[in-house]
Amino acid sequence: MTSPTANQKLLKWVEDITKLAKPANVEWLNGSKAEYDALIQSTVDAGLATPLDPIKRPNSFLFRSDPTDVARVENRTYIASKSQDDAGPTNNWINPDELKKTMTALYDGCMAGRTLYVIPFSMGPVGSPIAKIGVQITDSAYAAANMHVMTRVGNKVLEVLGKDGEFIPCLHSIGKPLAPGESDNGQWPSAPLDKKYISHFPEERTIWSYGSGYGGNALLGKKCLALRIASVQARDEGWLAEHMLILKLTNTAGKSKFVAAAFPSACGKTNLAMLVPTVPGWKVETVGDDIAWMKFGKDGQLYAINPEFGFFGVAPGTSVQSNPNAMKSVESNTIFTNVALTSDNDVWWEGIGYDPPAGDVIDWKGKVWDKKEPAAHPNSRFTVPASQCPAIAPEWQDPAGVPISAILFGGRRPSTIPLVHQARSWNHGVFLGSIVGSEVTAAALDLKAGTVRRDPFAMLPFCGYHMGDYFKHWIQIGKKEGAVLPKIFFVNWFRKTQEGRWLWPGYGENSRVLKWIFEQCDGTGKFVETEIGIMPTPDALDAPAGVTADDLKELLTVDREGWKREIADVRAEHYPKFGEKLPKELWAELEGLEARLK
Ligand code: GTP
Ligand code: SPV
Ligand code: MN
Repeated sequence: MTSPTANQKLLKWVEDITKLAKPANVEWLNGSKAEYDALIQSTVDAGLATPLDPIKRPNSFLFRSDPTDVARVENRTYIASKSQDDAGPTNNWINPDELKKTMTALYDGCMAGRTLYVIPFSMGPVGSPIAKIGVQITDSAYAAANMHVMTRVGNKVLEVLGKDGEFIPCLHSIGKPLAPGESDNGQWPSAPLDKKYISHFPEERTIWSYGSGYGGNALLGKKCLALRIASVQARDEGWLAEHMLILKLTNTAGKSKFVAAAFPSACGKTNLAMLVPTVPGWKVETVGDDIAWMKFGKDGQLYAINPEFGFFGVAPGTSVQSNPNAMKSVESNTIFTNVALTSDNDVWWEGIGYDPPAGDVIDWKGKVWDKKEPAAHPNSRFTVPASQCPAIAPEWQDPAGVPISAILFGGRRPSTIPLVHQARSWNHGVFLGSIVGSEVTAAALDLKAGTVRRDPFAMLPFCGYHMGDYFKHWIQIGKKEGAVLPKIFFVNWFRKTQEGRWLWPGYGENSRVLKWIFEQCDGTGKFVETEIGIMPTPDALDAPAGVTADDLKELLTVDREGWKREIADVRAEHYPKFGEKLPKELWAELEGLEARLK
């Protein structure tokens, strides 16, 4: 096939990889609907996808992955900077030359019998000055179809790239060549765990991924490009690439503010971004649900764009009750992965809000569900165009971005961290971001669910360089001359009683907290200064139904003993990991907090 570009660097790269990987065909994607349909059809033909009921769920498909390939694999994810010190203590590192040697051997012939797809894509609106162009090579039709939904794909990207434009090469293979006459025959193709590599070469701005077809391991525009590589570019260029949702919040008077929020994987970003407020007259609209790129505007404010084009959201727990906008988004044109299949050829998952219809339910492993284990994998997901969200904000594709008034940090913390508190200053906010912790979720394969781990800024698995330098970068951002900085808040929707009951109903009721945050940004909120930061007065938040006055008090009191344990852990276990690179400003914040609690 003739190639649709005159970009020599791109042509040479595709030629080199074709020689190495030895695919049966090469196909350049143009981004058309017909092309998407053909990609999906090829997966249906290979027995990898089930078309759902065309009336109930038009143009939607269910995929079941291999049970060993169901989430990101953090222990097989590498930041291969030239020096190990640049990767820092929280990233896996292999010498880049050595890693390339190992992976080149794996890539040799890895696409035999398959089609090599070349996917030119833009993170951010095509042609906008803040957008970044990537080109993914993949042998996975599933990944290619998902990239169609999650990024802006096709010829218009090549036009912008032109003859000598820059792009980020993103090489991906599932690592399962086909022998002559062999087909996938219903078996999700992937390589064993010890052959999987999700590798980043930050100095070269290059991504090499091998062996996995799932989510962030395979859709390379997302975590690999828009976070790990972009975070390095952001450090070098003075901006921020963050694991954050972006939402537009409008009060009863019609005044709007934009909020960004960083919560670790599967800790509520999609849900908050699409929230339907229970506070009468307030409105939330979605700008993005996972990633924010933030740059200073001429007026000194931080402007955020969502570089993505779709949502790759967690299915379990999503219902008409908890997230009606997500439920409406996935009514059609949706790829479902690892959810359950009902007897009427529709999808089902735990927490969808209704029982499956009579007849057999097929679980995510393709077996008749015995009700002993979840029918849907806890990290099962939907892939859907952002434009299908009924609450999508009119500004969501504005290349200028939206001005951010507040930044929220949070995680799943059953105790200690109150429902909401506000940082006393930018550096105190950076301190709060740096100590974010959460109960581990199913979003990564190799972590033990239920344990609490520190996940600073919700970026632990996504920072492409030394996290100590990352903290310093955030401190630097706060020193920018003329900056009109967002206010920083720490929220926790996940407090539980000793007996394990949720203290806070969450979801739409989180709008009560958003309202206070809006008022704090507006200078009209009712607040008190406490040892840990600024908090709402007891009458500043209305308790939702089911939350007693005592519950609300517990949610909003400073747990002095809990915080002392928190400080001790940060001092002894967390901060020492970063050694010399831990900014002195953060040690000072820790000491200040400790002194106030004495
Ligand atoms: P990633 O896509 O992995 O980055 O996750 P995310 O941060 O977008 O998480 P998401 O909004 O998909 O939520 C993950 C899980 O948390 C789902 O099962 C939700 O139902 C649940 N969840 C979200 N918000 C709340 C909340 O306010 N309270 C409670 N209890 N659960 C919530
Ligand atoms: C996450 O794990 O934070 C996700 C899903 O958003 S993935 O795209 O697989 O990284
Ligand atoms: Mn995420």
